[in-house]
Amino acid sequence: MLKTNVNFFDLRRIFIRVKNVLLVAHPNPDLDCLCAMKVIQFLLNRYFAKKATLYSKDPVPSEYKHLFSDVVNTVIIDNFDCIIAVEVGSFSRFSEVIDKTDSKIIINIDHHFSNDLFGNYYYVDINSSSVNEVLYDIIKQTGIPIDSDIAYYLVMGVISDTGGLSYNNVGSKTLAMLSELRNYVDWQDIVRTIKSKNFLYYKMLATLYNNIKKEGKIVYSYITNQEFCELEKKGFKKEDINNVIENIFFIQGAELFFVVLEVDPGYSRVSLRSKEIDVEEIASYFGGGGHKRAAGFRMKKTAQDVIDLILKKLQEDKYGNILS
Ligand SMILES: [Mn+2]
Repeated sequence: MLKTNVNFFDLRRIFIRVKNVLLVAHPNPDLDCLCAMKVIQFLLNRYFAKKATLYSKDPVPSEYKHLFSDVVNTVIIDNFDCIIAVEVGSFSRFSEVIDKTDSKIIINIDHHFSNDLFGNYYYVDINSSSVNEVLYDIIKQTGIPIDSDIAYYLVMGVISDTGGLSYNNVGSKTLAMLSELRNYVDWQDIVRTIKSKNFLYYKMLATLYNNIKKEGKIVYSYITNQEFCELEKKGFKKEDINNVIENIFFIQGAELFFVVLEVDPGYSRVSLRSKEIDVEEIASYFGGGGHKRAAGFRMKKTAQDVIDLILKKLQEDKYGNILS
């Protein structure tokens, strides 16, 4: 389903009119978000001759830094007349990342079901696997030719947000897109780039696997803040912990999976995945969001407290007997 108040002709008019564009990433940006920012930057530079600055409040994961070396973490907001929010799910999240945006044109591009459609213009396609698939649709509508730079980031975003084409968000449209772009890119290089992790990432996974639990049809794990501190003493960087839930998702006999990462003392980030159960509903109950089978939230509580709250929520009748 496409939720939008803007068509391509409007978007093109806006891009022609604006002078200086700021692209804003969601907190703890993932590859899909970062790749999409690069794609939009290429489009603005090459086809509209506009400057575009890439901004992320949080650091870029260190494995991917070389691809996004122009992402800045401070900006003077007065220098921009247009802000494009990339996968920033809600106005409150947007305000958390950047303020004093009153007089700017705000464009909101996303593919998350829970997007609250903030901004002057929004383009949210919840049937797309990734925000890069959304951009591909926009580019196709525009008739702008795709070059190998744009294809590289589009494909990397899609491959990464579909877990290497392993998730249910892969649609026939996704595959048609990849089929078209296949010959523009070095596939092996993209896969290698996505999968490359530093040694300490695997030490972090060792902790995650060590803590793993199974209760009924629920599999979950966590990393306490103390465990993170131990890893950080060895040089581990917290921005490198994206997508860890992928590592427990294929365990047999489970219906629901979650990971709780207490990244700061008393502050946890939670990812949920499921085969059928609506985890977006569970995440939004705790103030987060996402998709039906992949969602998340953050909470000012310790890992153990968050686990207790989730398990308590899952004891409700409507989640059936997944705990037994
Ligand atoms: Mn995405």
